[in-house]
This record gives sequence, structure tokens and C-alpha cells, in this order.
Amino acid sequence: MRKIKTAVFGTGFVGRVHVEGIRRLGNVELAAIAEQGDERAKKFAAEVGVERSAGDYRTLLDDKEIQAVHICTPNFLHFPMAKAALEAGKHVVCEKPLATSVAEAEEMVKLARAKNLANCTNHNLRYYPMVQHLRRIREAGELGDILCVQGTYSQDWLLYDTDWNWRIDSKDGGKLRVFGDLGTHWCDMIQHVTGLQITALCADLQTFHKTRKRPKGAIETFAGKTLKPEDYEVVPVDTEDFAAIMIRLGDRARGAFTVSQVSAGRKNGLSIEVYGTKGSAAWAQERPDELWLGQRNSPNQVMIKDPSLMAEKARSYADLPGGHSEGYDDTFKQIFRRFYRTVEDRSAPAEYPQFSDGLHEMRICEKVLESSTKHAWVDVPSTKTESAAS
Ligand code: SOE
Repeated sequence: MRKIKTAVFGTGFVGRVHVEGIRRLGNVELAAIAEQGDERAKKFAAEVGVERSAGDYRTLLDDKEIQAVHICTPNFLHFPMAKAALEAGKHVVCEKPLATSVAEAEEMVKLARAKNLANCTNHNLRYYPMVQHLRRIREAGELGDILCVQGTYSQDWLLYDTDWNWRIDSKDGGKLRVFGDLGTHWCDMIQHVTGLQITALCADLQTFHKTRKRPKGAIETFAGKTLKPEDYEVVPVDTEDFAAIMIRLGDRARGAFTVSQVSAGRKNGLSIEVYGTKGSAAWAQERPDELWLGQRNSPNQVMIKDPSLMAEKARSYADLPGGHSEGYDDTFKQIFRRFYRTVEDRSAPAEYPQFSDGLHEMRICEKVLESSTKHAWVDVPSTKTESAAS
């Protein structure tokens, strides 16, 4: 069997997760790694056992054998890298948020369409098996009409002013930090499971640390807990630590959620609650194999992931039997599997979030900023997304 050759651009926290996810697929070969600077690229490639590395990603784009690339760099590089990759005829998986502006995201959508190349915005969190089960029971009408949604995406790794990461600087991460990083995941998930787009919002942002102590050396995501006072310099902060958002979905449903990187004890606390006219469901990322099902007139249930008990259309998202947990890493395998199916066969349905989904998230980001600046509700323009329904 001839494998599809792919390359990973960026070797931080999520680049490593992509490397592992790609290797679990079977039909894809990880052919090269790109990272700024030859030495860094070579070191990472050697560590993960990839022969080829490049200090400049563009050298890999000239290689006709490489059919696809994964962009896992800081956000400001997503647009130039994706544009260059698409122009070179490569299929692209791009980390979220897709870009740093609506204009960039629009151009990426247009270019991918014009070139007929597979394009994925990596909203991997949709692919937890119990999130897919929730989506399918909602589609089957088991929750009735959706009335309201609630939730949060909260972490604690930027709680102290000595915590630092590239995302804090808007030049690298974009104008929104927590919302771009976590809010886009939450919105993608809630829209995916309810089948409703966010149509209006009202956002309140807060930057608790107006200055932070930036380490003098480079620092990896989630990895700043061991530095000493002399290792830092004080810099102003221009991105938010926390946001509270009220939303409207479709023309009837309502909701509210928060996003935070300063909530002590919350490590990767994404939760969604969906309340319908017949029943409700709630799911939390830190207990991914459980789905809470709420009833008005009978006892509530906690369903444990078990493919044999899951909605039929959700079963292909669980590879292991009941009691064998599937987590964060597995969501990457699931999304990549579906992406590469469309690389192999361009007529196969795209069962994953595409650049158009990432564009919708960028529109939401733009409106979050506008709303918080104006202290007002704002409408969110609708986006025609192209992901296949199943
Ligand atoms: C850091 O906040 C981060 O790694 C995000 O970038 C991911 O998208 C999220 O899934 C976990 O947290």
C-alpha cells in the first residue's frame, strides 16, 4: 500500500500530539518536520524518529511527494503557511483559531475551494465518543427542541503573573487569547451538537494581569511552573485572561458560557449542558467517558461510554469497548482519520470541520471583541459551512 506522505509544521505542545495522531492512522507516513531554525527542527525530528527536517517550512512545499501538511505553529503563522501550502497544492490541517482575522480566514476558505484541496480546522474536541453520542441523540429528537445551553472552558495554567506563553502576546496569538484558544473550541462543540449556529452575542472580557513577568528564555505551553524570579522581565499584557459570553443560537435558543485561563484547579475543564423541551444532556472533558442525561419525570442517568449502547451513528467514533477510556489524544486520531479519507478520495464526504467552520469561529471572535468594546449585544453573520452531516 502506498502511504500518503505528510509533514508537521511546528513542534510545540500540539505539534507533538499531531505527530502521535498521524502515526496511529496506518495509511499516512510522517515524512518531515518543520520548525524555525535547522537545529531545533533536527532535534525534534530525531526525538520522534523522523528522518527529514527543515528549518524553513517552504523547502518542504517544493517536495511533490508530500501531499498534506499539519500547521501547529503560533496563530500568526497559520495564514501565511496555509496560503503557501495550498498554493503548492498541499491538503492542509490547520490548528485553531484558523487565523488572526476574518479577512485571512476568508482568503483561506476561497483558496482551498479554488484549488479543491482538503482543508480542516482542527476542532478535534468534537470527536470524543460521548460528544458524538450527544449529537446523535439530539438529532434523533430525544432532547426535543433546544431551549438553552450553558458551560465553560476553564484552565488554570496562566493564573499567576509569572505564568507565560506565546499566546499572551497578541502579535503571536491574535487579539483574543482565551477566547481564541478555548472559546472557539467551546463554540464549535456547542454548535456541532445542537446543529444551531450562534447568531448574536454579548461579551465581557477581563485582563486581570495588566503586566506579566515574561521568562527571558523560550517557554513551552503548560510548562512554566519551575522558573525563578531572576528568569523574568515585566511586560504589558494586551490579551484577556477571562471572558463571559451570552449567546443566541438559531432564532430561539439562548445560552451563556465562560472561558478562563485563571481558574485554579481547572486543568482542561470544558463542559457543555444542553437543555431541550424533552430532556437534557451534560458532558465534561475531564470525565470524557460519561454523559449525564437529565429527565423531568424520571431519574437522571449517567451513561458510560460503550459502543454497543451508543447511538449507531456515533459508534465509529469509539475504537475501544466499554470501560476502556478514550481521551484527548484519541480525538486527534478520529479527526485525522476522517481528513485523510478525503485526501485519498476527493469525492468522499468531509466529516470534519473545514476552513469554513474556522471562518465562522473567526467571525465569532471578531464580534466578541466588538461587543466587549461597545458593551453591547452584536449580531454574528451566518457562515455557510461545508462539513458533511455524518
Ligand atoms: C492550551 O490552552 C490548549 O492546549 C489549547 O490550545 C487546546 O486547543 C486545548 O484543547 C487544550 O488547551
